[in-house]
Amino acid sequence: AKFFKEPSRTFSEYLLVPGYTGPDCTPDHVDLSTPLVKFSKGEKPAVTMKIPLVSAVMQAVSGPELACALAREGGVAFIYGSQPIERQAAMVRQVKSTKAGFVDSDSNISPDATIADVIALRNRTGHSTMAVTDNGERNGTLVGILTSRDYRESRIDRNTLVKDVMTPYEKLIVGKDGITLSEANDIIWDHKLNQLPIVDENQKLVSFVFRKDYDSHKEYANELLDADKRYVVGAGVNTRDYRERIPALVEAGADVLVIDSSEGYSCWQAETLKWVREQYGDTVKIGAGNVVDADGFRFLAQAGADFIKVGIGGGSICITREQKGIGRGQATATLEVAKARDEYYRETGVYIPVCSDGGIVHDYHITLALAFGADFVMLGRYFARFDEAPNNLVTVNGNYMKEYWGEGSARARNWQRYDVGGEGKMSFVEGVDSYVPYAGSLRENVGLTLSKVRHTMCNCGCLTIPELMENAKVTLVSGTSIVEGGAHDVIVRDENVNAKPM
Ligand code: MZP
Repeated sequence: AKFFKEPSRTFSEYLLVPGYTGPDCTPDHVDLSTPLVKFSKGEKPAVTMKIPLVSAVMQAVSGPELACALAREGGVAFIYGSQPIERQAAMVRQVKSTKAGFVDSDSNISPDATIADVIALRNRTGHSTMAVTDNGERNGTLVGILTSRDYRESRIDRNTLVKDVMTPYEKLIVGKDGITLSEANDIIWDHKLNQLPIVDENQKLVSFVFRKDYDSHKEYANELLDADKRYVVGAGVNTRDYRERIPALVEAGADVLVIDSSEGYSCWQAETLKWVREQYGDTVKIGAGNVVDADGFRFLAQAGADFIKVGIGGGSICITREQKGIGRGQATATLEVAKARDEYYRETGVYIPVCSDGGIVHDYHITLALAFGADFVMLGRYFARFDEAPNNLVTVNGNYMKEYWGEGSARARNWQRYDVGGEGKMSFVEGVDSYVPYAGSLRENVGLTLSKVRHTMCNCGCLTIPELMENAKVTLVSGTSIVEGGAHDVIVRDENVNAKPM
């Protein structure tokens, strides 16, 4: 057997050491844009993302609502493939037919509604933020905005809903002539609000302005309100029914595909990629994986993958390492594959983005993954906690939880993901069925996570992801210094939610 010299390590075993921070190195100057698919030296990638986050190809994670919410933030969701082809294509179509930035008028609700009505409507529409109208007295005029947090935390009855949730916003009805973004900004700051609805001249809710990211939203809102943009969306495929599934997804408008497999260094992936190139040339973009070393990377690069996913056994719901004894620590795997990518680029002039998939537990793990050479990260557990994920919200011992189950669990029965040829069936599980704490809306959480990434990058003196890959200084940490890194030797009084790991 070949033995690797170094043990394989996880992100929790490392920290970043600050670099010099200059006067222009501020979080608002950090650019998190990153390529999603391969490109040749001197050319631009056909698909880029504004943020380095994609959502996992999982039943509990990537449905159409989450895809729209993530695309709105600049990332990409991969609609799960462990479902009938037509159903998956319909989900892709749903995302592509949602007009970017607009909220379905169906999400209006009258102030006569009970909180139960609100929750039922939210479950039906999948919206985390809903408009409250005036029950017809003023022709359905928008009088308030109800966010998921409002009804999650307050558990209110109708009167409280009307008084406490609606009243603060009632002053802010946006008139028939609409409102300019700078007026919106003034109101937001004057009234210490977090968000303000924007309506068109027919009083239809068309978008929101958020306080914390007003500047970026201003540009985005302007872009959306003249343009007819559609959200970017991805979809997972397997190496069995790809001849039928891929044409249906392409026809539905999927922008990018990925072969979803726990182990991608196989003839089946090469065959699937070959078929895509024969049928579509380079017009269909398709990633492959997962691999955990340079050999696996080179194999999929030569087979024609547009990006390559890294990670075996590190996912929060994954028991592959226990069941089969295969895998590699996520930090080591990401580092080695990213080095192979750089070497391949030097040799061929073709840059193939690398995605670190699974095992991200803390926000700072994202920054570490980027520093280790990942162009973007894929997250399952992280997104499963949000309103927009297609999984159930339940209460467990009085706490709100979301259900989260692995694709290799008995519940998902996605045997194609673990397929090694031969008889197609599931012989043992490689994933568990679990709960994760409910965390609210994607927008709020992603905003907070990326704010931490931006701040850390500034501490490292880096304004872009390539700069971070090049200049980050990383140190291994001992078990004792990990203990030192949290609050220790004190009795913590306030449970500050922002200080908690994500
Ligand atoms: P995490 O973000 O929850 O830690 O990991 C998500 C990743 O775990 C997915 O993108 C996928 O690669 C992997 N996964 C999904 N299901 C299983 C399983 O059942 C799994 N074993 O390992």
